[in-house]
Amino acid sequence: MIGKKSIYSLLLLFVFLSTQTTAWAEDGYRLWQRYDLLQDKGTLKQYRQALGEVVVQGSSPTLTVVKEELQMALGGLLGQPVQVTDQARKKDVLVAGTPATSPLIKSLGLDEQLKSVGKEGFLLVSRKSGGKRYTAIAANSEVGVLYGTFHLLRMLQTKQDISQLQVSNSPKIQHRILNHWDNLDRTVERGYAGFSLWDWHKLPEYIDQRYLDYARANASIGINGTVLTNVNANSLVLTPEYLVKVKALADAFRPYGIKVYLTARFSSPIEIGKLKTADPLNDEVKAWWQKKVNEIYTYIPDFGGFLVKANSEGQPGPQNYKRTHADGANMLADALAPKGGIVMWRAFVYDNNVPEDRAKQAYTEFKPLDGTFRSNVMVQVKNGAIDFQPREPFHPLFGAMPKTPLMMEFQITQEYLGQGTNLAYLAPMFKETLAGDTYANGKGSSVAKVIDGSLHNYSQTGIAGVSNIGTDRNWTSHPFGQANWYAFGRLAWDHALSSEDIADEWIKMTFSHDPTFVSKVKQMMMGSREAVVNYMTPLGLHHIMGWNHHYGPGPWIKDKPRADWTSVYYHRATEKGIGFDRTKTGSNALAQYAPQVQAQWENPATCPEEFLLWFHHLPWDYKTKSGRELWNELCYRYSGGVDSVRAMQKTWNGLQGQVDQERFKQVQMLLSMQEKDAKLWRDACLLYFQTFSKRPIPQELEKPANTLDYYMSLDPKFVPGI
Ligand code: BDP
Repeated sequence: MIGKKSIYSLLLLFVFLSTQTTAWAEDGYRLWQRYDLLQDKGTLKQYRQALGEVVVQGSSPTLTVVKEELQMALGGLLGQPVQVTDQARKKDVLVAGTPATSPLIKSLGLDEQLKSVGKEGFLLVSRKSGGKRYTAIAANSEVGVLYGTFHLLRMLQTKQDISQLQVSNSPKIQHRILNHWDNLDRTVERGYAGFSLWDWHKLPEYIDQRYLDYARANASIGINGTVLTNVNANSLVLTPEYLVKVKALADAFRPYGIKVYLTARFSSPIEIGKLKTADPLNDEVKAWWQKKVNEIYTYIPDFGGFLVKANSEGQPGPQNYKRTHADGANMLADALAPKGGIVMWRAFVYDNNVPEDRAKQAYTEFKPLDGTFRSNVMVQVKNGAIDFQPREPFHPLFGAMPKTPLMMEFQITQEYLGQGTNLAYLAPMFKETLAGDTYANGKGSSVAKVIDGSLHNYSQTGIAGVSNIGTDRNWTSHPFGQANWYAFGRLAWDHALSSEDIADEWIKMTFSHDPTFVSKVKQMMMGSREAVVNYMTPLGLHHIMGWNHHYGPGPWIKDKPRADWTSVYYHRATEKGIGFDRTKTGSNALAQYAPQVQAQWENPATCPEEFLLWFHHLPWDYKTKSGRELWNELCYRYSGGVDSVRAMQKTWNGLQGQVDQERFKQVQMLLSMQEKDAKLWRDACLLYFQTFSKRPIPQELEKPANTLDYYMSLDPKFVPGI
C-alpha cells in the first residue's frame, strides 16, 4: 500500500519533473521557427478565419515541404488542426502554388504580376473570386512558393495584418550562400558552437534530423547555397568515398532550394590524382579537373560549384606555377561551365614575401585582372581589406572591378568579436559596409549596388557569410548568435531592410512580443557591436587580438614568423603617437580608393573618427572631435565599451520573468563573461598603450585592476576554433 507520505513525494516529484521539462524545452533549438500559440485574441480570430482551409495543389518534394511547414506552423500558431487539401471547399482559403502546378492559383489571374518577381520571388495577395476569399502565396517556381510561405509565416509570427495583402517580393542578390569552415574531422575553423553539423562518418546512410532543420531555417531566410567545407581545403572531399556523402546532403537540401558547393584544393590533381603538377595551363591538369567535375555531377546533377582559397596563408594556387589567379579560376570555370557551375575565387590573399602593407595586397593583385575572368567566375571579397575586424573601412576592390562580378564575404562567426561568448548583433556592421560609398560611378555608388550588380550590370551576383553554427543544441552557442545568422540571410535577400526591423522580427519570433521587452532587447542589440568596437579596437585600431586564437587582447604581440601576424605591425604605437599611416606619407593604401573617398579620409580632420587610426598615425595630444586629446579619448572609448556591457547587463537583468528561465540565465551568464572580457580588454590595452603615451588614465575613469605584466602573462589554452 502506498502511504500518504509517498503519494505526497510522488506528487512533488511530478511537479518537479514537469517544471524541468518546461525548462528543458526552451533550449533554443527551434531558432526563430517556434510556432507557439499566438497570445492575442483579435489577431488569432483574423488568422483563424482567413487561413481556415489550406489548399496546395500538385506534388513534389518542395511542395511537400510547403505543406508540412504550413501544417506544423499554422497548427502551432493558431492552435487548431490544419487540413491541407487540393480543393477549396470553405469560404476562406489559403492557397499556395505556381500557375503551372495549381489551377486555383492560375484562376486568380496573377500572371502579369508574377512576371515582375522572377524565379525565386513571390506574391502574397488577398483576392476575392467565385464567392470565396483567398489568401494566395503565388510564385513562378516551387522554391518561390516556399519563400512566400516563410514570408507569410513570419508575418503571422510577428502578428501583422494579413487582411489586405499586396506583397510582391524577390531577392536582390542571386547567390546567397553560407560558407562553412568545417573540416572533415568535424572540427570547425573559427567555429565556437561545437563541432561540424556534417557527420561524415555516418553519411550517406544516416540523415540527421538536424540537416533538415538546418535547411528549413536557411530556406526561411532565403539562403540558397551552402559551401560544406573549409576554405583551407582537404582534397579528400573530392574523392568518391566522400562524394557519395556530399550527394546525401545535397539530396536532403534540394527540396529547400539549397545548392551544395565544395571548396577545391588547388593541388588536388597531385594529392588525389597522382599527377606531378597542378599547373592550371597543363593539359593533363585541365583534363583531370574536367573529369573530376563530370564525376561530381553524376552524383549531384545541380552541384553549385567551387569556392577556392589559393595562394593565401600557405594554400596552394596558380602562382606556385607562375600563373595568375585568373589562370587558376578560369581553368576550373571551364570545367564547370558546361554544367552551369560557378567558381567563387577568394580575394583574401597576402604574402609575407611582399613587403607591402597587407591592406593593399588584394587590390594590387586583383585589380589588374579585371575583365580577364570567365563569365562563371565571381571574385569573393571580404568586407574589409585586413580580416573581419570589429570595424573596417569597406574593401577598396568594391567599385574597382566593374568587369568582374564581386561577391561579398561577411563573417557571421565572431572570430574577432568575442567568439561564442560576447553579444554582438552584426546587422549594423553588415549594413555599414554595404552603405559605404565607393564613388565608382559618382556619388551614391554604394557597396550594396556593387554587390547586387546594379552598379556595373554584373551578369551574376552573390553574397557569402562564414557560418557561426555547429552542433551546440542552440546552434550558435550564444543565444543571440542566432540573430546574426538570421540577419545575414535577411540582408542577403534584401539589403535595404533596416537592422532595427530585422532585430524586431527576430526578437518577436525568438523570445516575446511584449512591447517593452522588444524595445529593450532591440536597444541592447543595436548598441552591442559598437560596444565591442569600443572595448576592443576603438578609433580605427585593428588586429590587436591574442596570438592565433584571437580571443582577448594582445596589443603586445610581436616577433612572429611574419610581421603582419603581429599587433605592433598594426597599431605602430611609439612615444610620439599611435596608428597606421595609410596616406601618401605612409603606405598610401588610401590611393586604392576613389579620389572623393581619398579626399575625405586623407585628412584626419575629415576622416570619420571610427577610421582615424586605420589611416593615420597621430600624436597622443591630437585633438579629437570630443575636444579631448587622443590619449584621453582612447581611455574614454575603452571605458565606454565596458559601460555599455554593464548597461546591457542591467537591461537584461530587468527582463527576468519576461523570458523563459533557461535562456534568461544563459544570456545573463554570458553577459557577465562579456563584462569580464571587456574589462580585460580595456585594462590590458590601456596599460600597454600607456607605456608609450606616458600619460595618466583620466582621474574620473575606473582604473585597471591588475598590472600589465599580469595581463601579458595570461595565456588561454585550448580556445575553440583554431
Ligand atoms: C582568417 C582566419 C583563418 C582563415 C582565414 C581565411 O583567422 O582561420 O583561414 O581568415 O579567411 O580570418 O582564409
